[in-house]
Amino acid sequence: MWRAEIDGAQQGRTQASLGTIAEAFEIPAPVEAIAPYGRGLINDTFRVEAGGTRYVLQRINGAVFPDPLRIMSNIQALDRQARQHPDLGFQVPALIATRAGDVGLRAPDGNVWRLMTLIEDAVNLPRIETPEQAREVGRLLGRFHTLLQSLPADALGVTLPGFHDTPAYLARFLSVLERIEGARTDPAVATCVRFAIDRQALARRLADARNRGEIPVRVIHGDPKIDNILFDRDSGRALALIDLDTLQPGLILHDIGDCLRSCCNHSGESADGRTQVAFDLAVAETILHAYAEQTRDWLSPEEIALIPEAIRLMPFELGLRFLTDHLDGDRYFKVAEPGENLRKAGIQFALVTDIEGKAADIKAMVSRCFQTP
Ligand code: GN1
Ligand code: MG
Repeated sequence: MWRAEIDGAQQGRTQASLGTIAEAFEIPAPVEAIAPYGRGLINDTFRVEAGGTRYVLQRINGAVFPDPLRIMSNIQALDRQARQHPDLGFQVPALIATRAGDVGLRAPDGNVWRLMTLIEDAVNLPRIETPEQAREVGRLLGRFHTLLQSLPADALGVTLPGFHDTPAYLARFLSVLERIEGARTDPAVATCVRFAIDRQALARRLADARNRGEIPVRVIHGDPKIDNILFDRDSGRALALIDLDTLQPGLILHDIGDCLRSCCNHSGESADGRTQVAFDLAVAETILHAYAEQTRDWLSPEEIALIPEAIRLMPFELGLRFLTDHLDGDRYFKVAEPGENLRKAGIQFALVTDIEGKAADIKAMVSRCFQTP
């Protein structure tokens, strides 16, 4: 017998169908328990228990990821890479095959499901609270990027076309704005809309540098936010970067900027008003210092010089994406209530403003981190 605690309204699936999906994979049947898991905004995620082992079951959002099976082959490539470099101590969740021997299960409704082992004795942190945690984040991201450097960028398939294409996000925002009557003048959104329009030029900075060939395309994680970093429950060491759906060719600067965007804003993406939205320079310096120790041998001077731009760009990009989704009827990011995407856009834009005020300090901080010791 298996037990499930599923939020029916959220998932719209019966307990029985989830159990049947899990049991299509090579696990000891029957499934004993299934419960919603994590805080992802795109896929549906469940924790499954069977035969005393815990797994992560996910429905990959087919409206976002055009070729879910490509995600799985990228994860397998990372896994092979991690096995060849055990010294980097990097854990990759293992994909469990279906009973038919496939890496994913295409359900009759067309959705693709996957099952992975759950990394045990690992926790994620709601926020960075100690310098040791910040150091661990930097070390982990640095080791992850170093591990991926020996892969040519085109060794991995593109799982999400247009991801971190800030000019394309801007173009989409502008076209949604055109389409929606009164969007520019609606007082509820006016401040955010104005903010985005005023900073249009920012959207092109990294894309232009890439198009001019100044910075290389490398394999990146795509979403190294604090929620996706697992720490060992006892030792506090950072163990793994999970949520590997956007592991694909991209700019290292997107990962660095996104990790700092997430880890250096203690109020989080949904700021409850108790902590001010601000970019914590000390945490950023500790993360980046540890990151530099792992990567300074191969990271190019052009990439290092653009880190301050990336720090400003990533909250701008995410704010733009939240705002566009709000204007467009909340079709991309999951929301618990109407207006949530707009509020989250405002938080990312407040972070951009704080970062702009600290521009000189950020520049000096980045140079200190990458000085040869
Ligand atoms: C989304 O699904 P989730 O929560 O891992 C998004 C990221 C955003 C993040 C913000 C594929 O990630 O780009 O930074 O929300 N992923 C995708 O929390 O769009
Ligand atoms: Mg993600």
